[in-house]
Amino acid sequence: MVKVNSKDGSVICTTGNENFSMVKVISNHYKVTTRVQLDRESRSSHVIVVVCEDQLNRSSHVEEGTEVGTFIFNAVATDLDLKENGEISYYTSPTHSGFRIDPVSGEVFTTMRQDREMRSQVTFEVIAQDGGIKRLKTSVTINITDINDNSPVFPRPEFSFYVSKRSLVGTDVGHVFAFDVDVGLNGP
Ligand SMILES: [Ca+2]
Ligand SMILES: [Ca+2]
Ligand SMILES: [Ca+2]
Repeated sequence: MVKVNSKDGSVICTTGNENFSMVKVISNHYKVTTRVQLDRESRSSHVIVVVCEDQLNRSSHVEEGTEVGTFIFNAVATDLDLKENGEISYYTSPTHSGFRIDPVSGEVFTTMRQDREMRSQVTFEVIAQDGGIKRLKTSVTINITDINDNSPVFPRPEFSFYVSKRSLVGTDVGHVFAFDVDVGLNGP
């Protein structure tokens, strides 16, 4: 059993050994288990290196049209002990997602204005590396929230309805409608 001291409890532990895996029991407690049947006659001892890294935060949101260079969120649940001991740096993949991560702080910023009517969600990977060795890869999702940046439009230039001259007052003669590609209160 391995217990990890972490101020926010959000770490992921792995072994560098293909014969063993780390199974999370409860927060901060991992069990080392075998992946294969071990043979004492061929090998009587094994060295297991356990690596525990910052857990990455996986989702956030940004309003469409937000200016380039705006801070969105910190993708890294910081752990002061790990930060002091390790030389962990972060990068995103692909690089053209519209977001970039600060390699040291893990803060995510916009690199383009998003348009919710083009896409309402952006997913990219954040990779943590330690001294050039890839340690942890996590998918991060950013939801693009709507602003009212589209006016309603009528589907045709004019509507015409037939009304009988014998119609009573208050008779329903037809419906006029418009489209709006925004959503919720911003939309139709
Ligand atoms: Ca838009
Ligand atoms: Ca609208
Ligand atoms: Ca919109």
